[in-house]
Amino acid sequence: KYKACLFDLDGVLVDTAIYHFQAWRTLGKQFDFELSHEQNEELKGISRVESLDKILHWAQFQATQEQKDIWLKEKNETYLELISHMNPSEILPGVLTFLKQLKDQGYLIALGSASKNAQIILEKTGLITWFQAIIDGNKVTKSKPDPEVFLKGVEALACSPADCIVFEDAQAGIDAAKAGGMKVVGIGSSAILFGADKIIPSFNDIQVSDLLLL
Ligand code: G16
Ligand code: MG
Repeated sequence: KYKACLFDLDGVLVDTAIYHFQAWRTLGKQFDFELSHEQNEELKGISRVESLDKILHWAQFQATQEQKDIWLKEKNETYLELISHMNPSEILPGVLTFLKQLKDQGYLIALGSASKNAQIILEKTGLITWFQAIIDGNKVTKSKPDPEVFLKGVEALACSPADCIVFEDAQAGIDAAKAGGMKVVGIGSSAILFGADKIIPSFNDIQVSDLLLL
């Protein structure tokens, strides 16, 4: 029935949100701002540039483009240092079993992430070997909820949207998948994720055979 699965990265395959949180908190010290956990939730799935704009808005801080560019670079340097220590133990529960089932059953597998650092995270965790296509923040011009990142994944796998299922933890990502005409499985809580075809707490709660019911 379906030919391919497209995975978001942060919050689906690994939890890099903790590192983004730390890196933004470090940066925020420069303008006396402490990012809260609730605010960090709102940064999930959105680009680095959009994240800084939101943070500066919360901090009620006006910055020039020049200053913003410096801060974006600094935030990323902190983040790169944090993710340089990542390893396979950080792959989220059930992910490897699910990827193996998909491969054994002939599904194609692609990544659809907003992150410009997706490649290094996939390498550090060893996840990279599972993917036939990697579409990340370097390959797209429009952020989720625009469907571009997933449509490029579909294209790279030579599939059509109706052949594909997207796995997402962020509302912007669920909206992107729906806008692209794909089925979508939300990872997380049905109290905060809307519009998915199915919601699961983690990959321990799904089998490849369940996909046929979508
Ligand atoms: C991830 C995170 C976002 C982050 C974005 C850009 O997206 O969820 O919080 O802002 O990547 O990351 P970077 O600064 O590494 O380019 P996704 O789509 O993998 O969930
Ligand atoms: Mg995500």
